[in-house]
Amino acid sequence: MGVADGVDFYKFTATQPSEFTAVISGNTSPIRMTLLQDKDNNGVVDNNEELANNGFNYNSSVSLTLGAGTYYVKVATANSGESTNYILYLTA
Ligand SMILES: [Ca+2]
Repeated sequence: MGVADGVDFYKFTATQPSEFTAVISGNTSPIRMTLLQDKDNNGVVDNNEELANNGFNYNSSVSLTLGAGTYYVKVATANSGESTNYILYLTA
């Protein structure tokens, strides 16, 4: 799934509380995955809305137990102009 060219966002909805895992692989440049929730529904990622991240890494994952709601996974390369292929797996 996808080519990170700066920043990509993926939206998903949990219909019931579940253990969520995002796994990224195949990237040739470090990627930072961030799990987000737009708690105040303003369409903007605010400071307190980052739930978890994997730092800048290769072949890594983020896991968290989530309640029902809408969440986002942000996929970003270390430098804004940098791009890399990657595969993102989302399970809940
Ligand atoms: Ca917000």
